[in-house]
Amino acid sequence: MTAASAPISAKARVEALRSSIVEHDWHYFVLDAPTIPDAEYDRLMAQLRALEAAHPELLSVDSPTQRVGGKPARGFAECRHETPMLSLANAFSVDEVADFVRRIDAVIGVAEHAFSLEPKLDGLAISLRYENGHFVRGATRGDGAVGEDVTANLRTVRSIPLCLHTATPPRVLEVRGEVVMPRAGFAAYNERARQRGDKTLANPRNGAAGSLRQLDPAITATRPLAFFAYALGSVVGWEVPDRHSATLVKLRELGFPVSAEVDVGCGLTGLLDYFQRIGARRDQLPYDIDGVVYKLDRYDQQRELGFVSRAPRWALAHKFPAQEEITVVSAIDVQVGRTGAITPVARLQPVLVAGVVVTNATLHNEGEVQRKDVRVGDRVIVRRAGDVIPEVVSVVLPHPADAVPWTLPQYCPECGSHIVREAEQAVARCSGGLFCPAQRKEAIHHFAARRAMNIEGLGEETIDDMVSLPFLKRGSETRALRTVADLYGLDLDDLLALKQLQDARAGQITDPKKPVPTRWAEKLLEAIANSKATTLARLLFALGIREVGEATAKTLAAEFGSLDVLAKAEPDTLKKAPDVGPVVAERIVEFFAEPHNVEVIEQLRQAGVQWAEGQGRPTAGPLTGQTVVLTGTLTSLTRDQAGQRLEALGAKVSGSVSKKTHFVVAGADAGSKLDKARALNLPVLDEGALLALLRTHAADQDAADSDHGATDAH
Ligand code: D41
Repeated sequence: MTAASAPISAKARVEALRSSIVEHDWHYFVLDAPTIPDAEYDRLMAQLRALEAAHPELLSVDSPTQRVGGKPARGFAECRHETPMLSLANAFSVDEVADFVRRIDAVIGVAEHAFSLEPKLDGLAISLRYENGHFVRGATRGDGAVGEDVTANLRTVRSIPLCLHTATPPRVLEVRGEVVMPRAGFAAYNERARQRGDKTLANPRNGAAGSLRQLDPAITATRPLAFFAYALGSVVGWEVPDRHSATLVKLRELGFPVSAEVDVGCGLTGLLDYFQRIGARRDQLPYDIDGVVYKLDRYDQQRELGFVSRAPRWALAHKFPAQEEITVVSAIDVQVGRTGAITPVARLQPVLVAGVVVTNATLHNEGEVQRKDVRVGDRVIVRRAGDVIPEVVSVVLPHPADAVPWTLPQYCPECGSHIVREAEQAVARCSGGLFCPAQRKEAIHHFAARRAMNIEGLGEETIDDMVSLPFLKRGSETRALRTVADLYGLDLDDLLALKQLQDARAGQITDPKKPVPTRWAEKLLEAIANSKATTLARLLFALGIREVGEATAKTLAAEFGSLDVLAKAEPDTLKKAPDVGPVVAERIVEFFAEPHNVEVIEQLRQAGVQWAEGQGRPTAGPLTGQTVVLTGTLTSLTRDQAGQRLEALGAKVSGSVSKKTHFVVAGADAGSKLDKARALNLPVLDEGALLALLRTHAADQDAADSDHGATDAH
């Protein structure tokens, strides 16, 4: 390779990578049709970054790697718009739209004239300036004459092309449009913020505006923003089409996103028709819109009409009813989700929001209520956007003198179990997982699952009906299934009663003369009966303790050997088990601390559910709870034998040294495990000390066994 050829080939590769990334960006962000998997895209980007790092002379501000290049600004510079950004006249009624059309007819004659029809995106209006094909400056609209220079932030918006997609770029091209935060991105952002306990964005428009006003472009880059073009500013050296709709087509060709909803129509009916059509789809659009915009399409006709003050007479924004309204909080209740999550809900004085009467709005979680400081009696802004649940956006301050601050209730409104607040988590939960009616369905479904109690034939629909239809005749009451323990009290009559209720609901009348099919019920009862004999691990998993999955259940079963031991274990003891961290330990303690859960477990026991405890180990011994690691060569016994004897005393023998190891037994030629044990300052026993330990405890054990007799005879 000659000295000269390297840069040339690097240059060619950089260019090839850039154009391929630009192409993928365009497909992904403008056409919304990704052409390659994300990982592949990331790989191209990484290659380009590496090449640019190795050849700094090839760096260019237009490179896709440079979108987040800028440093945080101290403030934004003013930016005077060479061509002012006009404002839009608003209309809220059909009459006003009719007036608009009539005025146009009066000026340019009644001959049909076309309008460009556009959704009115609810974001932030901006202007992008391209010189010789390169994006050089971007500014907010401001007052229309002077805005703020937010170039560095706009460069991070992936759907804004950094270079025009043309070989013959104009000297100057200014493109105006709206930066929006698409709904999906907004929802995801807020969900994350809520989980972290951070401030949420009030709505997508605030999200877009707030993101563009970040002084650090690296923050803007993390925000899901999109851009849509809808007008031109200054143009030098570019042949502007004769009508707006044709301009939008050309802007698309140059690489700009243009809303897929734009259309062309004629006359008042054409406009109103579009308004209806878009209005009906408003909730399904990927971004918020607050109306539609009508623009006389032909530029020569636009010129004929001119302006009033700063608004063109040839354009009109026809607004939808607002998505946000003000009302009063009459109460704050909590709802319990099917997994026990507690959600505060504001009860509201009924208010019409975007055509729907809203009486409840979610407050998401306790932290949100505190952050927004929502009190009973407050006037609040309520928002209903798309198919999203209405939510309280903010309080209209000041709070009335008699407004009552809210605190999380201590007990579940559904079942009276304790509400627990998971440390570091925004969500509070009802701890009565096995008992709470709100969690019933979920709890039973989980309990019956194949990897849990494995009750075949107990499907979701059957469970649905069992917890909602009053099919159980118990004494004087007739009720639905309440807990998993109830499953073991079911008999054939119960199931046939259930079937009858199901049939009645479906409008079928049971013919008393026809034989009732019973095979399905017998099979289900058999499956329930078969599930009675299970293992501790399966039972633990089936109980649905939060954070206790199948693997953890197995570990806990092996470590603790008995449900009673586990139920009484202190957090510190629990944490000593492998894979049990503070969170899992806390969930286990909470679960068994809730008397309602213990009650259900007792009912299971009484119903004859049996779980094999011990897992081949003594349930307790002098070394129970201790984790031991054996390493090196022993002389008087093998490592396996030593392990078995330690296990017989209750110890857990592990293969790797960690903070959770209690002591290490090191024979001859011990290697890295011994080093690690020393690094962690763990006690290390040599063979002699091990034998002494085994002797002492073996003596203890014998004494204990003769004291208590044979404990596991039954
Ligand atoms: O979608 C919009 N928000 C939108 C805003 C649009 N589709 N078209 C617009 N057209 C104009 C004119 C006709 C003045 C070029 C606009 C706006 N203006 C506008 N946005 C904010 C102020 C004015």
